[in-house]
Amino acid sequence: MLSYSSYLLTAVAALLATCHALPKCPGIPGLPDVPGQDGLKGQPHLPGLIEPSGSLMGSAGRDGLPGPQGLPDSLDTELHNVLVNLKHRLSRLEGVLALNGKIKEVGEKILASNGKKVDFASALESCEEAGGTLATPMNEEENKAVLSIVKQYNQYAYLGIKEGGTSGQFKYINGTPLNYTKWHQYEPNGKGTEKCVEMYTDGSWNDKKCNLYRLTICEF
Ligand code: MAN
Ligand code: CA
Repeated sequence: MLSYSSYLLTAVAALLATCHALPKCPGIPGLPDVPGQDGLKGQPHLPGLIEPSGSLMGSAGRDGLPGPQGLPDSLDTELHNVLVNLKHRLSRLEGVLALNGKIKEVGEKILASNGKKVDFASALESCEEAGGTLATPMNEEENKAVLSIVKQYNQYAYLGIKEGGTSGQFKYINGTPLNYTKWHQYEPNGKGTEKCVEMYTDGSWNDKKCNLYRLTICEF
């Protein structure tokens, strides 16, 4: 919850910083007391929110503890309201997407597929272009969530796992060793000839060549 808040805070700061640098930028609608960056409302005080560096200036903490100087309590309250509003809006959007079967949420991860079957490199590329990476189940719950998408499309999917230099040594895309596996019986058996991993429609894993067409499932 705390990290989500700080993520949102960073997002708001980035938004305000970006808008601050633009000649014309719309305000955030829906909050009557929060001025837009276009200066339609409250032009005098919001620009002061962002330091030249682009970082948020400190304020008195909501817990009553004294915070760094610079941000008036009224603005601190406004910022808090913006965050509450954004969280509410995000959770509604997530609800719509989940309802329509467009995303699957598991823990902090969001899983989604574009429904396309491509080779491993193309699948990874499209996930990264979208700001994510290939789906990489790191526990049973995540594996089940990925499986639900595999079943939805009834297609095997590449996972964000590859074989390292030593055959039989499978790793996450970032090179760290696996902390969870769901190998099918007798897998992995490629002995260096099958460097990618696919998920079967029962959720188990098979090492497989990387140049086949498999469902793209990304995590964000
Ligand atoms: C094929 C490939 C292999 C897999 C075996 C299992 O040969 O898909 O990756 O291990 O089938 O029988
Ligand atoms: Ca295999």
